[in-house]
Amino acid sequence: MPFYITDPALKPISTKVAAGERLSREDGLTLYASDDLIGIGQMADHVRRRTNGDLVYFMVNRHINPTNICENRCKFCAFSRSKGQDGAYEMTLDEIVKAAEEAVPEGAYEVHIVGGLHPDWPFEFYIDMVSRLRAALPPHVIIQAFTAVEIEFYAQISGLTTLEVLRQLKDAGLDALPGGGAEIFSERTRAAAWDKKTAADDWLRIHGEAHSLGIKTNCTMLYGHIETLEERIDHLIRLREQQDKSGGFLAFIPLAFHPLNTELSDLPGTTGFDDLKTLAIARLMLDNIPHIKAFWIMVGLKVAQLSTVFGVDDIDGTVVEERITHMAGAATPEALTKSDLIGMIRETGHVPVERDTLYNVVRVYDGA
Ligand code: V47
Ligand code: SF4
Repeated sequence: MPFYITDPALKPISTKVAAGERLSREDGLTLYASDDLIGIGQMADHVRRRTNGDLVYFMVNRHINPTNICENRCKFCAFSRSKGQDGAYEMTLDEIVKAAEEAVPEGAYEVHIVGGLHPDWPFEFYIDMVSRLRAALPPHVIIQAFTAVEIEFYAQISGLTTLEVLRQLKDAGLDALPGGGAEIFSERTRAAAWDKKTAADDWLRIHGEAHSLGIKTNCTMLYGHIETLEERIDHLIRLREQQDKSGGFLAFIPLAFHPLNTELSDLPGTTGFDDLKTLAIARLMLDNIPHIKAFWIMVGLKVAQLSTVFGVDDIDGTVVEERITHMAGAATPEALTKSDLIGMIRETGHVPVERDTLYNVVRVYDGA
């Protein structure tokens, strides 16, 4: 496979990529050590084309963050507040259902719900939320809700196991889990910046449990803060190992750290070079995860569009009212229209495919 590679250190990796062989931890570190972004991008594009051809996915969705009141107060989070603090908010069930219903006439196929760990809401509140949403929404609108961190918290407040929490939420109508809360699977970074949050083993176990119940999930990595490149590669390898065991991850989404209004605000945030390289390396390392998603809210529209020739086959959705990254300084718009997304994808020569959360095809935009 003739890749245009200028860094000789990448040559052995390109042989493996062309042969469809799994890359090692050392290969991952070599990729990060290289500044041959075009070479890395070409290899990632090759892998992407092997599975997804010319297709680039997007969706019409709506993000809802029911509360920002959170017991964890991670240092990288600008969204959370303590109870009673200025700027703290909580939505009622009626408001949550109304926000979801408003998305239906806009053509949404997903409501994506993540929030803080509220000290007073009982587990029944979340069961009611999901059952009321399921009753209010047409069956094609998928409820993708609650990170593994939230699932662990519901287990603590209810006295149930995480598996039982997932089972009850599934019975109420939960279809899929988002990939948040993984951060970086390193005890060093966890102790330094999110000490109260779900440990790596527990995050992975909860996703494995969801997969065992037939609940598909996504996975993420928060990068560009205090982590090392070794810790990034180790994170990717742990996700790959979990996928070998339980198989239910649909997409991997690298989340570019936004420092504004956080306790890590002295850090610079990520560069476009690092964003593209991280997306491409993810495509190369995660050979068993079907989709790599660029979350345009975090990497920006320009990098998201460019990333579709660097291994990415999904640019997420219309989103509407994203709070977590915007409170941390994201300069992207709050929402995009469907035609914005189609136009962005078409310009790169790819075929836009509208999907639902589970990557069922809603419509292929292959005509004029
Ligand atoms: O878990 C928090 C991250 C996540 C910041 O599954 C931050 O399809 C950057 O997980 N800078 C929530 N990131 C968002 C998330 C997500 C987004 C889009 C799609 C999917 C999916 C999942 O955002 C949190 C945390 O890791 N986060 N603060 C920040 N300052
Ligand atoms: Fe809470 Fe999530 Fe923010 Fe951490 S990242 S403080 S768990 S809302």
